[in-house]
Amino acid sequence: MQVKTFEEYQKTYQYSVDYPEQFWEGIANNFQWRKKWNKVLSWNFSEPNIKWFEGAKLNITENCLDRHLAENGDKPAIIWEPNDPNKESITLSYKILHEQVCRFGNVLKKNGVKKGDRVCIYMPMVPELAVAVLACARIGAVHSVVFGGFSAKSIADRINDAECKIVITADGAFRGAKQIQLKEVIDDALIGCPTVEKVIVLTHTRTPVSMLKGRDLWWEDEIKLVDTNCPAEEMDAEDLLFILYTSGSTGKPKGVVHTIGGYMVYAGYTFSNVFNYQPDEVFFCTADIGWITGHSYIVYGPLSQGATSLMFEGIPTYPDASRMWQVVEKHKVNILYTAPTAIRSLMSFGLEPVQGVDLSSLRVLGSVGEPINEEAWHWFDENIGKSNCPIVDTWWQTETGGIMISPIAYVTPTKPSFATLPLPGIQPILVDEQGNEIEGNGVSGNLCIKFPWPGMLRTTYGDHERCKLTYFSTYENLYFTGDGCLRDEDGYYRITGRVDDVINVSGHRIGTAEVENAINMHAGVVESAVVGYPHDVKGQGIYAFVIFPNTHNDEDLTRKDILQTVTRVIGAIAKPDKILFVSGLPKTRSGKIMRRILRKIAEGDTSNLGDITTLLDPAVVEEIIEKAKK
Ligand code: 6R9
Repeated sequence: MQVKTFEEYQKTYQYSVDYPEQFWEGIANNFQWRKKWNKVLSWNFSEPNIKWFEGAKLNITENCLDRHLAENGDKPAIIWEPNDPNKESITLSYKILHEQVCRFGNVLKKNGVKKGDRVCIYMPMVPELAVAVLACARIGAVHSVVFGGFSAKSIADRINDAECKIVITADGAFRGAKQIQLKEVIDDALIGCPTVEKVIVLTHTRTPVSMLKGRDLWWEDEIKLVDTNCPAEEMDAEDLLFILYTSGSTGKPKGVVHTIGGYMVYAGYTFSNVFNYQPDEVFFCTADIGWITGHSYIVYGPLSQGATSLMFEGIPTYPDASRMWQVVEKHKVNILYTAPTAIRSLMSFGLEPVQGVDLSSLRVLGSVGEPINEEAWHWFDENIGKSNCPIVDTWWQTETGGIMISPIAYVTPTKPSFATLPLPGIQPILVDEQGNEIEGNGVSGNLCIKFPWPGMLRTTYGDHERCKLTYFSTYENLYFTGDGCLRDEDGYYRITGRVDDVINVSGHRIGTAEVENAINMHAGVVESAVVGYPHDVKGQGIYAFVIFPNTHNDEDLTRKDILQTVTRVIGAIAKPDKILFVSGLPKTRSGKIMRRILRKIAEGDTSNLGDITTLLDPAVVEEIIEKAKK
């Protein structure tokens, strides 16, 4: 199913547009099904109602594990590199991973988890995280992985939204020089989660934890009580595989739902093609499994293709800025998939950390999560790829399940800061504010997709109306991505960033409304407005304009207090980089905050603020500009 030349890409692309069902049927035939579909696709974007491979039966873990056992049972499935470089790395062959997944699947069953039940996973980046995810899929349970950086309140919201029956966690996590007390956070979260019956706790950091009788169980004890015989549950292609929460422009994070058959086909197809994966290569995706990139390109994509996936517990700068390159050298990584924010952060340490490290195993480089600026692109190309590795700048989203617009390594000619062309099967379209198609090249607009693909979200958990409103109502009959996009003279796509109130901080999506709600929970705060601004390393930083709470007069301490509140409510990842205290916010006469103006001020560009005469109180703008300069 790999495209090999640019001519073949062009032909395949055209075929996929002319005969989408035949195209996807051909791709799906590369996977193992217990029973094939009656119908490849039925869809409408108005409800929306999207079904791929209807009537087909399968289990995704048979595709990710069992089918590789006969020929590749001893091949490494997962190589784990710990946070501490002095600790041993661990390799799990397909045979061993299969065994562990089956065993843990039985642990889940023993503890009452049934097909369709939701399981919350809040774990460090250890092999057991992949085992837990796959064990859910094995027995037909729906996983909801929550990133280790979220607060107790955020976890509780997610657990309650999905009505999870069980939580899988660990005592703690190592992240660089820091330790995160995962179990403690879970204990706080569970005070408000009536649906959770059991908590399974893995020993990892050996930090003391409280274990509640009747509810909490040790992973190590549980796996001794079961055997490794765990037949895969037969699932429908459209049964739920997982829920993953992501921020939008309004309200609480929504649970993006992916279903088994389509997601599997899409993750496997994109992995194999985009990275040009060759047998026996080592693939290293530096994301956390708490994000979609980890789901699709640490777990499901690589394993469905029988690949070796490297899982790294630590961070690129610990114990020093050469760590990521050391990991590449140590495990002879062939394909490195990382984020612009990591590249920019490592760039700032100069070339010394790269020198003397053998990076000659590298063959393909990848980028994901946010637009990659030209400087970072060139640095990555020259110093890491030695101008000899194609860079695939992959654009996609939690909602798309897998890569959508991207070069195919060794096939598509690349261009710095361009995600280049849609993969075969993907039909992007640019529209203006009214939803009219903008045709031709050398144009910009809002990026939409006009035809379904197997990896697309099916709904937002428990609230289908919200899915419809967020993605399918802005423009009729189109999936709206929320991104702005340029199509250049060559027809190449460059994603320019979000056009809604979502900020992309270090490749993580954060809704401005969510941060505002958190800030407004702080005692004394009357109102706040949050916008993004350009940040050298993070891509975008969070800038909060807050009406000063007159609780006490120490601005500095109040600022820290507010950060503390945001950390409690959402998690440290949502902490504003800047807080500016103001006496009022620029509002229209109808009371709407003029974010456009605040965005300009945050960017430090106040030369052209546009028309501010419609404001309720134009003087407030002067005040904010003055304060922001200081
Ligand atoms: C996979 C992932 C999605 C948002 C997306 C866009 C931005 C992702 C990008 C990119 C420019 C790229 N984004 N990849 N922008 N170039 N190659 O990141 O999913 O966390 O849901 O974020 O990230 O704005 O809409 P998710």
